[in-house]
Amino acid sequence: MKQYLSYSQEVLEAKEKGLPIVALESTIISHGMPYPQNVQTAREVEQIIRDNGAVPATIALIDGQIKIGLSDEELEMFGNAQGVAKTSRRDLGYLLATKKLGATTVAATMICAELAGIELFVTGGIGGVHRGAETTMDISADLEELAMTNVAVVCAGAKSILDIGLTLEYLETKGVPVIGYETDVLPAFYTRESEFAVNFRVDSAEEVAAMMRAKWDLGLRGGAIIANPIPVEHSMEASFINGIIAKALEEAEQQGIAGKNVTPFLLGKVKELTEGKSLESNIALVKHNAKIGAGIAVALTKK
Ligand code: PSU
Ligand code: MN
Repeated sequence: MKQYLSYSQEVLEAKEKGLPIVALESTIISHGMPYPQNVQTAREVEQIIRDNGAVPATIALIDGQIKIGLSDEELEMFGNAQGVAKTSRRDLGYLLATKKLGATTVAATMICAELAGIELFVTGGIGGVHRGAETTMDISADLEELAMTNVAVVCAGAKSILDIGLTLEYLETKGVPVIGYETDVLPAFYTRESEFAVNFRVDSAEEVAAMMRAKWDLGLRGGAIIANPIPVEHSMEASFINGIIAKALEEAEQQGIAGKNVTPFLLGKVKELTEGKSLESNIALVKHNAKIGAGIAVALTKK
């Protein structure tokens, strides 16, 4: 297994010294945001993690290797290159063997983080059960990964491009805890609230670390969702964004978008229809998650 892992110097040193490390995904760079905001955000997020006492490890596939920690040039490449493959669990073997460029989703990043011994992962949004999944069966592999891979995932809740209720039911079946960070209500990415409650509320990084440690000490496999609401000043009016999302969903259906193209298509449409406002919100919430996530990574090293 080790032959596939390649660490940046920064991450290698952090591992040797037992410093807190935060995993970051690359699909958000290659398929989740437009250039150049994607690269700029990736850099800023890494810096926020450093400023809050942890070491960032952005993960991606390059030339048959799983890179744990990207250089500045590599970040730029993932933001800008054409034909980077969106990489989930099913894609890892093929993309490594063929030495293609792969941007890892939440599912694949969790797998690689666990292989690298990283317990905490920060992102913006996770995949989930899509609306209409009862006929399309479009359920993100991210949910299965949360059920079986030992990495805690900080995100801004579930987007309403998904069926949030069904996503929560699925997570309940799979035994994945959904934790509200300083909130009783599940945030919905662009908005601080949804109509759904979280399973448990926590109010500090130490509480998150303690519950993850207890779960893993028991040998219970899987991660957790740490849902951190978007800062108020960047949040959107629910009625506004939900109207936009409805339009984006309609267009996706008309154009017959399916499989792994659904989420990137919807994100792009929402950005277009909000005239870039959704991108601004997306950037702000990822940065906020980076700050909270670094704190949790620090707390985990003390548990
Ligand atoms: N949600 C976002 N931005 C993203 C994604 C989700 O707001 O970039 C990406 C993540 O990488 C996530 C993936 O793991 O989309 C889910 O894709 P799918 O729904 O095809 O499983
Ligand atoms: Mn899907």
